[in-house]
Amino acid sequence: MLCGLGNMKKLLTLCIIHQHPKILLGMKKRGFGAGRWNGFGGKIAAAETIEDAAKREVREEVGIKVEDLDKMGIIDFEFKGKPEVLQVHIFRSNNFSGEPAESEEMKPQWFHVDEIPFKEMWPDDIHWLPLFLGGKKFKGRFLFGESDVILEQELTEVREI
Ligand code: 8OG
Repeated sequence: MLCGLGNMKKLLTLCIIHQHPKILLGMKKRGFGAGRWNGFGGKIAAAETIEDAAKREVREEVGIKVEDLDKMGIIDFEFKGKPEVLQVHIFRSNNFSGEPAESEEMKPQWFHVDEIPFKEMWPDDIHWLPLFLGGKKFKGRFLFGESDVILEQELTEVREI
């Protein structure tokens, strides 16, 4: 965890399996973001690299093993009136071993890229997922207000992440 001048960054991972033209998402069954479709991910444990954490979370949440991860983006999420910043490191993988299986946290489902359920996803996803699907790398920042309304947003395509 990085501590700065009055704000704290909490690092999180997010991994989306992309086997064109489909992506694998999971319906989050509990906790932060429950009731929304999302990729798989979560917190980073002590002494774990961000990439190892991403692989572990995919294994725990959907029962599959990913080997090759491409880091596609980093987004800082801020919530008005809260000092904590969630920095989400977003990965893409196009191969895995095992069969996706429902866990206590996630119910997996494949979606065609033309039928992504944006209305049942975090409201920022509609902004960056098209870059992700196009193989573009990006950095961004979103400020959320009440009821998860986006108050401010920055999103930039980058060469290297
Ligand atoms: O450990 P936990 O399940 O609470 O981790 C939260 C997960 O949700 C983690 O994978 C990161 C992800 N996440 C956010 N904010 C957003 C967001 O705005 N969009 C998407 N797609 N995922 C998010 O924490």
